[in-house]
Amino acid sequence: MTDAFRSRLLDLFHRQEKLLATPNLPILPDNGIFRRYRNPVLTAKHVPLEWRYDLSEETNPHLRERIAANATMNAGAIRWNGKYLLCVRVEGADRKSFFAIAESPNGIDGFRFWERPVSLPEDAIPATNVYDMRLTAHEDGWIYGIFCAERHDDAHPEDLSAATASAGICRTRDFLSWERLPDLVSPSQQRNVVLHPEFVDGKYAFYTRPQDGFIDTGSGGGIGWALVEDIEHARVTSQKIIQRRRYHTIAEVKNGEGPAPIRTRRGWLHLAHGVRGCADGLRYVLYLYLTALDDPSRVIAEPGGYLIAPQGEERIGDVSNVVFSNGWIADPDGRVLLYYASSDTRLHVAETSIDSLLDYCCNTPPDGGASRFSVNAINRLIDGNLPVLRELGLR
Ligand code: BGC
Ligand code: BMA
Repeated sequence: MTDAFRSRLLDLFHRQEKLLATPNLPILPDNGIFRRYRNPVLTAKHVPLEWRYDLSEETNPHLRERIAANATMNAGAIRWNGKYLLCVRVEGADRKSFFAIAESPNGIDGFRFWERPVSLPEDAIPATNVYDMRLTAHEDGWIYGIFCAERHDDAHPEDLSAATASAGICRTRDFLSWERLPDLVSPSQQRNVVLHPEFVDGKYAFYTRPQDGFIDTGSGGGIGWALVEDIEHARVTSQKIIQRRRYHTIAEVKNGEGPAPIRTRRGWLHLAHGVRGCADGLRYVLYLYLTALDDPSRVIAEPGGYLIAPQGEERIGDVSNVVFSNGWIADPDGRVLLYYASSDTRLHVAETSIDSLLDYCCNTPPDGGASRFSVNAINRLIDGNLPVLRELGLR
């Protein structure tokens, strides 16, 4: 090995090592509900160099990058053997996404990819692209990954953008070997499908997101709910809409379940994304809702507006003005780490707790549906606040 080659190689590795070892610090003060962190937890620069460079001087004497990584985003998340694991959507320069596991000792920094990306077995009809895996540790003992499998829609051979989205299903016990089950059979296209962690009436329960077309949800009214008899031949026979999109809300155009919900003392805590259209394209934000413990399809609290919207640099990326989440982790002590990607480019963490999220869910006024109701809600808050402010001499 020449000195020049060796020193360039070592330099590449030292720089990446420095990035991987950078401590992540909270941004303070926070809003009392959740806390952002200064650095993304994963970026394209975190992807191992041996996945990108040919490190042989013979075949790559100038040590050029061969297979570029474009983005790391939309990760499933799980606590496993005391470690924080992410099943990351890694996207290459070729626009193909794949999954790769990254691990951290604390969930906030120090994420490192495992040796190789996930080798995902194919379904009978192979998919062109796979993305956005939701991990569910199900009470049947398996860890399931539900993801979007995208294929060209051959019913429209002339239209190169015609595509179909369906829910791919796989399962694992160690995140190394994955069993692929047949894709969810459904009367409509599906994206953002999530498996509920417990049996309901002895059946597997799915959050669905029926859509008429690949992009348009059309008559698909929002987040759906479907019970499935056999996970090995999963079929949606009927689905009901449990969380509707509504006119002039953050979820007017689309919404979709985020990660699998978390069981809490007051109900199932759900994170979802809502999409609205504007002159700038689609704007994606994240919101919460709560459903009943005895019936996870019955909504019991629906705070108005978003919990997280893209901010600062988060607003800019390959698909700007987007935050998206399909992974969160609840620690035994109630801490919650919420992983969200910004603008389909990089992955961040927000730190919160079950208590904060429940308080937010139950005490944020619901969306009243019109400006005058928003004003009423603010006036009620002011009425309660004035005595406090007067007592302190602040008003
Ligand atoms: C992209 C996804 C996107 C979807 C709908 C897919 O081709 O990979 O990121 O959510 O299209 O726009
Ligand atoms: C979607 C999602 C995400 C993505 C978002 C914005 O429909 O499934 O993959 O983050 O669009 O492009």
